[in-house]
Amino acid sequence: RGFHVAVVGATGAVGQQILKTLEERDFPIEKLSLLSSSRSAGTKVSYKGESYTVCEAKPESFEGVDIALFSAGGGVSKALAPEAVTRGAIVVDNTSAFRMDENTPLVVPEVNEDDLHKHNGIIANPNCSTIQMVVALEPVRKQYGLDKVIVSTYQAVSGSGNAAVEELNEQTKAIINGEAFKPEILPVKGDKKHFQIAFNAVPQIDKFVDNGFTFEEMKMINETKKIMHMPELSVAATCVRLPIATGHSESVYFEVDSEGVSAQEMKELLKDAPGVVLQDDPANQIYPMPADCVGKNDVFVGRIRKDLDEDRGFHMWVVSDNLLKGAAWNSVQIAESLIRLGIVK
Ligand code: 11C
Repeated sequence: RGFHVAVVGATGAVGQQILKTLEERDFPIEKLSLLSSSRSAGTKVSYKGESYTVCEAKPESFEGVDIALFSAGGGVSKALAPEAVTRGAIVVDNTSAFRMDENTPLVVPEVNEDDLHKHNGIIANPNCSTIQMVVALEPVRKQYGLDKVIVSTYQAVSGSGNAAVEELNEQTKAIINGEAFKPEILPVKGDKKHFQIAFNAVPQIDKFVDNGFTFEEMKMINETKKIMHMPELSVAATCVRLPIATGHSESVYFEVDSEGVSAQEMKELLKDAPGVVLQDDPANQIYPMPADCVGKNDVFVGRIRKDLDEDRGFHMWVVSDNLLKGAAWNSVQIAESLIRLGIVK
């Protein structure tokens, strides 16, 4: 049967990709409600060639909705996701509002699809940089055990929304033309200072926590442990913003439990892993790059090599479209799993 699907945040960077993904997957939609905060209400958006007017999301907007895909910021999710659930919808929430709530499953289908059965109405979609890393690490955990992860990220500005992409484009033009500009969004809207992102690298994504890490880094640390069911896993992250529109990259160092595993064995394992495309042939300069991964749903892995000093240590390079596997595709994939597993009937 077809379902009544609501997309909350339909005009945003992720919301737009959700609509594109629903269309590409020919998702079984009987009725589509496109919703947003009051700021974007009234905007026209097209789906399968039909024009829809985006309406302001209110509690009553969720009457009769089967699946609600939320991506309009944590405040909107906190206020309205429980209202949607009360009205019988299952919510897939792309914000951080419920991710660490112990009654809310945090799901990447390739890793912990079974957690969907434990839902209480809301399923949380993890942070983009976490998702692509755990897709690459889960096969390693299963085969060889996992002890330690140290990740450095090279993240695209679209993770911060459409306005941040606009800021990058405007700054790039201004610098090339020798014009003045005033950073107003990055590294994070609402923080005290803003910095140039064009031709720069900014080691701050989201605000700082009082332990010296940023919220983005803490998301990677805490979400990885939760998704992989490994509270004891040692994880550290350094998250950096680069002047790239879309496509997050990560340099991941990890240590396995088993001794004597070769880089070739690691490549063989990841070559057949769900959701992973291996691009690893240094002799022919084959490795993943964000420019090649934009618009694709997979997680691309390359540069797999053994650490020179630690027998159980490996390095790899992981790239994915942060708006797709990092957000829209993972959300739609969760919705597809909910239907396939009979959780949404
Ligand atoms: C970024 N990872 O690249 C962030 C965006 O918790 O869903 C995703 C924020 C989130 O800026």
